[in-house]
Amino acid sequence: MELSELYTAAKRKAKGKREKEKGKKVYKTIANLTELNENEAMRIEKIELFHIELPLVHPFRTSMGTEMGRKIILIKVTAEGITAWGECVAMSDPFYSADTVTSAWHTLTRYLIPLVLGKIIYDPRDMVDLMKPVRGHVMAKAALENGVWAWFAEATEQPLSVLLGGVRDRVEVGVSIGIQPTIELLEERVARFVDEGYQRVKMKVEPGWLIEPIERIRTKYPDLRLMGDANSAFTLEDADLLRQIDPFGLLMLEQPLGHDDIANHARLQAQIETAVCLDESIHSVADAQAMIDLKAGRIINMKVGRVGGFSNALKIHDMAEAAGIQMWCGGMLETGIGRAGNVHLASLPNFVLPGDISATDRYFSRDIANPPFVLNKEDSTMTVPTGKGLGVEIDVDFIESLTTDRAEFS
Ligand code: OSB
Ligand code: MG
Repeated sequence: MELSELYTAAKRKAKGKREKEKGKKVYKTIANLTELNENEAMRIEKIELFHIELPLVHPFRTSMGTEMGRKIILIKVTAEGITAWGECVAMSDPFYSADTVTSAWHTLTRYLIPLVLGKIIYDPRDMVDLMKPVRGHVMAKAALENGVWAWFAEATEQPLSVLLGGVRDRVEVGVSIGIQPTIELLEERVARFVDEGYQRVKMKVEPGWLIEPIERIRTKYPDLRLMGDANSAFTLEDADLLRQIDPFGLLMLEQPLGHDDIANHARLQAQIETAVCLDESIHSVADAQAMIDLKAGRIINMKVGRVGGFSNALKIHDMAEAAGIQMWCGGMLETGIGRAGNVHLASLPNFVLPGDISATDRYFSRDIANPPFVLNKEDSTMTVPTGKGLGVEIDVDFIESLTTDRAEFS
């Protein structure tokens, strides 16, 4: 069959599929995607991978270890003369999640790219089925899928937020502060960010760095929207200790228990007043469903890379909204590509709490996308880009200069 015939046949099929989905109203937030014109299907012609290294302006210590810089895989998707970018949020070591930069590179080059290259895509959500043979590796999948989402936003000349069903032009944000060598240094750091205009502060916590630091910051800032993130550093046996933070009126306590342990978070939530938020435990729509069914927390930290891409993020968004579970957009120390995606996503209706989306200069002295993201000081928000696609300019020369490894598929 000629390619053009293939196109027509496949388009017909996809249209039928879309009509069916419309009937089922599976994706109620993506009003604009169902309006896509049939000519807007794409065939993935070329995929390029760039492995880059970028130093962080300040070391970031959590209960999992210390990050001095960021090794990142960037993905460039080309079709019909239009290019778009995705970012893989996997870290160097498997301490936050099983995915690493190396495992993502392997999975992308060996399995995921061969599964999607040359395929005709009618809707970025088609990527989920195409990549289904590969189990897990959510961050590698998300990077590729999100590049395709960005491509569709570029091609249809609308901001990604519009394609995703966003409803806000500014999103509330906060800052995530690592574990500091002393409480005095923590106080200094919090003061600096509060002065900069951040109205929500997340403190990393761990055994031995919990009650006293929280008490000190709370005493100094009685009205600050304050929260803790343990990155799985506690066990259910610490329930009595964790209950001691209830009087401090935290917005939430993020991922206190095991990364793979939804059930014990339910037991803990039943014993403490502070809202439990799950981060590490939610990798899929099924995980989110389990959290809701088991009442394993009241809040979800949504990280698009951790749930395998925007398609799953949207499903979880709608499920959580229906179940009365609040959500907010998490961060993975992303470059401007990932951050842009996060800001677009955070404009959706159920992102009702401030995200871990901070200004570019809090992470990097120079970023690979421009302009840098800045905090709107008056209301602790970030403005959603209004240009088409991700709405940021990619600095390809800078990316080239940071590239330590690359691969191309066409
Ligand atoms: O647990 O939310 C987390 C960064 C890397 C890995 C895990 C986490 C984080 C953060 C930083 O808290 C959020 C940000 O990007 O500012
Ligand atoms: Mg977290």
